[in-house]
Amino acid sequence: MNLEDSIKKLSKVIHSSKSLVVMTGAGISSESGVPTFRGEGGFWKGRSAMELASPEGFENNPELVWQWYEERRTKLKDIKPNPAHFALAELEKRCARFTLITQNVDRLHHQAGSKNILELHGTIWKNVCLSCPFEEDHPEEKRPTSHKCPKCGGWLRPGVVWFGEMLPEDTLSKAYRASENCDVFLVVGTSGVVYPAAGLSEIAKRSGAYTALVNLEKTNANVDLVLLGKAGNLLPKIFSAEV
Ligand code: BJW
Repeated sequence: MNLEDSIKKLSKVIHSSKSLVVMTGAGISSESGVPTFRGEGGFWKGRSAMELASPEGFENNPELVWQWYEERRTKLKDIKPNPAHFALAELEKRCARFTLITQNVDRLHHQAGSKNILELHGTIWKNVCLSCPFEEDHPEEKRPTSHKCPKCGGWLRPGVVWFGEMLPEDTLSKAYRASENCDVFLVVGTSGVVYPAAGLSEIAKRSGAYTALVNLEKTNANVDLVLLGKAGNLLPKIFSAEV
């Protein structure tokens, strides 16, 4: 099937869906200027994922890890959602049941107006204390950035999920439930190598859903339809009612 026909096919499937799940990864934010993780120009290029995104890395060198997260927060402040984020927010308004599962920590889906969002890997816009229950949202808005807990003086960490850590339990169980109960599961902008997120489309497929991938390049995702291209170009076309 050529790309035009694939767009029409997926558009039809989505418009007749009664319960839609979309799962996004870093690729959907790349057209906003947020680097992806893997590949040329990705966050991990020339850096060690385990040094920057694991509990062991943080324990070894919290200052280095914080430097990386603060650089990302500073850049993200000026970054806006792109047509792919907005297309998903618009689609949600027209769907009876819609769940957006994202691996992204940038909150660009929230900025674009999406509502039913499951943040599998947490958010960069939160600080969490390692020693007491203290948590704060958007800490940089309240006071100059400090990485020590205002309640107990322990180390704060960003509210994201690192390698080897459990995903937020309630969020993950909602993601499993949505995947098992949807009739269409669309994967957008993810290499599909990080679990358990990478296994959700397979769960949906086994439960009888139609599955599709919109990505710049092929991945190992075992889906019914693959559309190769930029999410910011393809999603508005796929979701437009005229197709
Ligand atoms: C475009 C585009 C455009 C570009 N349009 N497309 C089962 C098997 C093997 C291993 C495991 C397993 N279960 C668990 C594990 C261990 C581990 C894991 O999966 N490891 C694998 C890498 C081997 N998983 C975990 O540790 C998870 N925890 C867990 O499972 O706990 C229980 C457990 C622990 C240990 C053992 C067993 C069980 C936690 C994972 C946490 C991931 N955290 C990170 C960092 C988050 C914080 C932060 O942002 O700083 O999450 S890592 C990083 O990867 C980030 C992302 O969310 C995640 C996925 O990356 P993503 O989004 O796919 O980005 P890329 O760059 O890889 O791909 C972008 C794609 O977009 C590319 O394909 C481009 O082509 C495309 N693209 N522009 C469309 N315009």
